Order: sequence, then C-alpha cells, then structure tokens
Amino acid sequence: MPETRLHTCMLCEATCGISVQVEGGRVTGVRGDREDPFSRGHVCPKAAAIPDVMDDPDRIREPMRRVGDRWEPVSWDEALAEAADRIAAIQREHGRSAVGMYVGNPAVHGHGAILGIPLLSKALGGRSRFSATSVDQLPQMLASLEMFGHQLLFPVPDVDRTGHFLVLGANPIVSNGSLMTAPGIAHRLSALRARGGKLVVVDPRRTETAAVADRHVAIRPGGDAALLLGMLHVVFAEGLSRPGRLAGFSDGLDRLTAIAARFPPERVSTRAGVAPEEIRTLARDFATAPTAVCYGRVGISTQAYGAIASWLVNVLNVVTGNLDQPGGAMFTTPAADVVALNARLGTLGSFGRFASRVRGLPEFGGELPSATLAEEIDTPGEGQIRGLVTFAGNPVLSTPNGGRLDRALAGLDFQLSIDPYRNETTRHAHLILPPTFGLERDHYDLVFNSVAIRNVARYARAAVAPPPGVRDDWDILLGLAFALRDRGGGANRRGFGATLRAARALGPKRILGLLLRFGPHPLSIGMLERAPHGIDLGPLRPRLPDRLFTPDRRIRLVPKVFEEGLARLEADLEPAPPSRPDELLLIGRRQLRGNNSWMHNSERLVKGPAGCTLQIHPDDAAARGLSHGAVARVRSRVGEIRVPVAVTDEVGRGVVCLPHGWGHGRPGVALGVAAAHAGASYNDLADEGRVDALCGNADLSGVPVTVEAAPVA
Ligand SMILES: Nc1nc2c(c(=O)[nH]1)N[C@H]1C(S)=C(S)[C@@H](COP(=O)(O)OP(=O)(O)OC[C@H]3O[C@@H](n4cnc5c(=O)[nH]c(N)nc54)[C@H](O)[C@@H]3O)O[C@H]1N2
Ligand SMILES: Nc1nc2c(c(=O)[nH]1)N[C@H]1C(S)=C(S)[C@@H](COP(=O)(O)OP(=O)(O)OC[C@H]3O[C@@H](n4cnc5c(=O)[nH]c(N)nc54)[C@H](O)[C@@H]3O)O[C@H]1N2
Ligand code: SF4
Ligand SMILES: [Mo]
Repeated sequence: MPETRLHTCMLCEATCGISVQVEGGRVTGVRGDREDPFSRGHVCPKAAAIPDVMDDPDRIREPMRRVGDRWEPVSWDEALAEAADRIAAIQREHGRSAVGMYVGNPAVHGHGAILGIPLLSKALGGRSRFSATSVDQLPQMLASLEMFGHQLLFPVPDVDRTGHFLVLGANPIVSNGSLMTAPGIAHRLSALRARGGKLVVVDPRRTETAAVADRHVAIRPGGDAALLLGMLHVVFAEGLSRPGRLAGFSDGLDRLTAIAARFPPERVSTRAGVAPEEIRTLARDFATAPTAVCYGRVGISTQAYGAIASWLVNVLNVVTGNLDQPGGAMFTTPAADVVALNARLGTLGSFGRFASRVRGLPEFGGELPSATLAEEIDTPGEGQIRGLVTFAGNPVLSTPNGGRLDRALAGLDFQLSIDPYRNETTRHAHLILPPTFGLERDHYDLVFNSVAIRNVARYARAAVAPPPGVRDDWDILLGLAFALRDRGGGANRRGFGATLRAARALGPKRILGLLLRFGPHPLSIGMLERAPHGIDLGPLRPRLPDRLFTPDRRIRLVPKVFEEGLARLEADLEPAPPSRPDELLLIGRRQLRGNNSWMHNSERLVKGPAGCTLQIHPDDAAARGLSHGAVARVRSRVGEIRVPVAVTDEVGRGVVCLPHGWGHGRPGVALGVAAAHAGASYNDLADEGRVDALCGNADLSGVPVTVEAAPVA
C-alpha cells in the first residue's frame, strides 16, 4: 500500500511543502502539499526530480577512492582515517592554510550541514576558506554587515502587502525567489497587480518576470549602482525623501544627501543605459507609492559595482520610509533564530581582516573570494593551497574561469569531496564521501525560514531510509572533525574536543530544539512534529531598532567602504568603448528545469529542446550569419565554447545570454544523462580577473565576448 509522508523541498529557497508517496521503501511520487499554510500546494517541475537523484544509478552510494583513473570502494573508517592523515600531513609540512575548503550552495539547504560546517572549518584551521557566497550574495551580506551590524540580517520584500515592487537583477518567476522565501511567487505577483500594485523589473533581458511586469527597464549590464544613484538624486532633489521614524535611528542622512547631489540622472544615464527621464519616472513612482520595496538579487550582486548597488537598494528603502514597514523591506522573526545565535557566538561577520595571498583580495566572513581559488592553487610559493575539501559544491562549473580551476585541481596533492556525484569538480578528488540526500533525512530550513516573507516553521521527518552506505552530512562533517582533531587539528585542542563531544551528544535535532526553545516564538520540535504541514506564525512585523546589531542600534546609512568605493564608479561613468567593434556583453540566466550545475542528470528535467543555448538579438545574429539553432563559437579573454544560438529579442542588441551550470562533457565525469545533454559552461568564459574591486565578489555580468559561426571542425 502506498503511504503519504509530508516533507519539504530542499532544492531552492522557496521551501515548498511536499506530499511524498512512498511504496516499498521507495519514493514513487512528489506533489505539492495543499494543506501547507505557506506554500499552499505550489511546487515547480524540480520537486518531482528529487527521487530521480535519490534513485539515480550514477549516485555514489559508498565512499570511493581514486587510484589513477580507477575508482574503488573503501570503508567509511578507512576513508575518514585516510582523509585526515593526508590533510594533516600536508598541514604539518606546509601550514594550515595549505589545505583549503570550498562549500557549495546545497550546504545551506540542510540543517545538519549548516551546523556541521563550522566544526570542520575549525578542525581544518587556516585561512583558505571559499564558498558559493562570493559568486552570489556577498555584496548583500556586506551591505547588511555595514548598515545593520550583522551579515545575515537581510531585509526581505513584503511581497504580499506591497503596492510597488521594484526588482533589479532577479527573475523570481524562474528562480522562485532568493533572499526572499516566498513559495508560489508567481501567484503573489499576480495578486500584487490584481490589488492595483505595480511591478517594475530592471534587467538587461526581458525575463519571464519582466514579461508579467508593468514596466521593464533594459539596463546596461553593471549599470545598477549608477541607476540607483540617479534615482536617489531625484528623491532628494524633488523633496521626496521621507524616512519617517527611521530617521530617529539612522546616521548619515546629510552625507547621503550630499552624495546624491553629485549624481543627477544626466550624469549616470550612459553608465546605466537608461534615459534621464526614465530614471526620474522610476524614482518618482517609487517614492510616491503608498508602500514600495526595492529588491535586488544575483544580477546586482555578481557585477562590478555589486556592493555599491546592494547598499543603495537598502538606502532607497530607508530614505523613502519603506524599511521595516509593512509593504516595504522587512525583517523576519525566525523561530530558530540563527541570526541571533551567530550574534551570541560573536560571529556578526567580518570584512577585510586579511587578504588573499596572490591578488590581495579582501577576506569576508572568514572566507576569501572564490575568484581567487584557482590562482591560490596554481601559484607556487609559501601558503600555496595543496589540498582541498569540497562540500556540496561544483566550483569548476560555478566559479569564473572554471577551466583554470579544473586544471589547478588536477595538480593538488589531495582532494576530498563530500558529494553524491562524481562531477566536473569531484572527479579530481582522491576520496569522495557520499551523503544522504533529499527525503532520506530530517529537514528544517534554518537559513530560509530566516528570510521568509512570513514567519513560518516546518519540521519534516525522513520519508524513507537512505541506502546503507551513505551518511548524513552532519555525521560526515563531525567524523572528519574528530579525525582531524585526533591528528592535532583545532586551535584550542581541549576546548575543541569538548565542543565536538557536546555536538555529537546533542545532534542536529536537539540543537534545533534548543534554538526553538530559546527562540522568539513559543515552539518546540514536538509541536512542529505534530503540525507536519508547517506552522504559520503570521506576517512580518516591524523590528527596528531592536533587531539592529550595530553597537549603538542605529542604521549606518553611509558606511565608509561604500562611500570610498564611489570614486571608482565616478571614474567609470563614461564606460570605455569596446575593445573590439564586434564585442557583445554576456549575461546569465537560470532555468526552471535546472538547479545550478547539478540536476541535469534527471531525464525528466533535461528532455525536450536543448537547455544550453546562447540567446542573441536578431540583428546581432544576422550580422554574424547565425540563424536559429546554428552553432556559435563564443570567445572571451579566458576561454572559448561552442553552443547553439537562440535568436530572440528577449535580449537587446549588444547583449547575449547563456545559462550557467552546463558543460558536462568532460572525461571522468560519471553523469550518464547529463553527458548526453552536456552543453557548455558559462564559467569557461567568465573571467576570474573580473571582480567587484570593493569586496572581491565575482563579476559575472557583462563579460565581453565575441560570437561567430563555429568553423566546421
Ligand atoms: N556564471 C554564473 N556562475 C554562477 C552563477 C550565475 O548566475 N552565473 N550563480 C552562482 C550561484 S548564485 C551559486 S549559489 C553557485 C552554486 O555553485 P556551487 O554551490 O559550487 O555548485 P552547485 O551547482 O550548486 O553544486 C552543488 C553540488 O552539491 C552536491 N549536492 C547536492 N545536494 C547535496 C547534499 O545534500 N549534500 C552534499 N554534500 N552535496 C550535495 C551536488 O551533487 C553538486 O555537486 O553558482 C554560482 N555561479
Ligand atoms: N530553477 C532554478 N531556480 C533557482 C536556481 C536555479 O539554478 N534554477 N538557483 C538558485 C540560486 S543558487 C539562486 S542564488 C537564486 C537566484 O535568483 P535570481 O537572482 O532571481 O535569479 P537569476 O535568474 O540569476 O536572476 C538574475 C537576473 O539578473 C539579470 N542581470 C544580469 N546582469 C545584470 C545587471 O547588470 N543588472 C541587472 N539589473 N540585472 C542583471 C539576469 O538577466 C537575470 O534575469 O535562484 C535559485 N533558484
Ligand atoms: S520552487 Fe523550489 S522549493 Fe518549490 S518545488 Fe521548486 S525547487 Fe522545490
Ligand atoms: Mo545562489
């Protein structure tokens, strides 16, 4: 008899409640849970592919050791001991920073991983930490740290109550929202328009979200900081600034006014690629709406002025009185308050405490920018990285100049990867340790409940048993941490040993229970288990100034780093002409049937028309003799790829668009389905030399490329 179990989709930030059909210990179907008070039955096509990963014949089901080109199974005890021995040996000879760690995106989708990673990190020691943060939301974390005193205190758009939603560089209809947990966002956007609200999308491409908006502004890639400065100018110049009660606990309004005065729309228009009158209209519509929220995501983060743009998004919300107000940008009150926990542990965040060895890029939150990982491995000298641990990441496909990183990984003395797949990155590992996945483990969204547009909580118990040879991420991380500690890892060995033993005694579920008990809502794990559809704790409420973590509980409107960073932008307001007349600017896109680099091995997601295509404007295609479906050769400073073109006016002239996460055709990759739909990698074109100079985040937007018909091989 099939049974129904309730769970949570862990693939993206929407955290949809799902109803899982289980038969004979296997998952036979996944549907949206209509009784979930938050997601109300919404799911996207990816949810049905969760069991594809669980049952994937290519999934790794026991620890594997590479001997040359061959892979052989190895016991857990042997694997953990060997990993710790080899890491400790490298660190003894070359110092702690000689072994690095890269943590990928799925790490934040599992509470065991989130709680376990700091323990492994401490056991490793050293400074060579990298993660997907620096190819993603680092600028937004920096803005939160500098303005609100905590790198994880994100303002979240109150989508359900806003009257005016200004979206820059995000495509929630496809991504299902980011730093904005809002399952069923398409319905929420329709509801916004149905109640007379406005949706405005600023994006170089006419995206799926722009297509349902009241207005689409086709900005020049990297032009957001300039645009926002122009808007701010108009707000002040036309007397539309009304911070209201926020003025009582904000510092720097005068300095901000003076800064804005320097950037009239006429001055920023070229850089933004938006006409002065349009900038004025955007500013007036925003500032005069009864409620409004400005929101930016990947498109404003992964670009040359991402930090400044992220700061200005917050600033615009403050000066128009829309921060911490219903219908504006608000702060979630999560049941398990990781924001407060981090504050209590003294990890509010940090910036620039040290710099990377080769290029001198700044530390952020104890990490270095991923754009510098390859050169830290392939540049000889003291402090060179010789060993690497990768956890739930695929940096060969997800960080700029993945080709260089691919080659660098091949030269490591030792690589350990914790991942269910042998993919473009983990194929270089000497050992792969396979985790439980998806519905095989309990689930609580520590991170995404903290950026949800309502206060919600849901605990899901594992729906099926895992294959016998895999272990929970938590157990793997803790096992490694113990093994490293036994070999001298961890700064204060006795204290660290006690921490590890306490962590093991408690386990993630009881740690979560403690967080709930000491959290802001009267909740326990037991209560959550008795309400498996999830609990709605109500709409977001104003939280300031109490929720601020700055020492004086005041908002810093003009942090020094951003004010100083303006000089670079000012010198770049008239962008240099292209170095070649036929140059085009490359931007990215996400796809409904994909999840960054790792869901392409699900037949149901990749079947149908090719997913990896280069979108190009009809005029640009014609000028190059390219017709729809023809294969183009695309070249940048760092590499070249071949990819079929899709001729469309979704992109403007001069801009081409390619999804990231493809490029599965490399030898040694064990992804049978994905190899048949290999595509090519965006990050073989993205240039690791291009970063936001202010914070080191990767600049992936507007990569100069040339496109031509591929010569027949
Ligand atoms: N050009 C370009 N590059 C980008 C982006 C872009 O927009 N354009 N986006 C960037 C962004 S936002 C992100 S977040 C990064 C993502 O970059 P990464 O995090 O480096 O890569 P993913 O593709 O998410 O790979 C996730 C890996 O985790 C494994 N995995 C899945 N579930 C689990 C699990 O439960 N446990 C463990 N241990 N492993 C698991 C998968 O098999 C896969 O190998 O890419 C970035 N790169
Ligand atoms: N289906 C699916 N959902 C996902 C993912 C996935 O791979 N597939 N990935 C998940 C992850 S890791 C993340 S971080 C989120 C990301 O969520 P989003 O940020 O909503 O997703 P993107 O589609 O990357 O949106 C970025 C937009 O920025 C635009 N853009 C590029 N350059 C610029 C620029 O200079 N200025 C402006 N204004 N816009 C620009 C792009 O055209 C694109 O539309 O999505 C998550 N959800
Ligand atoms: S929208 Fe995200 S959370 Fe919801 S079903 Fe799709 S992948 Fe899962
Ligand atoms: Mo991301």
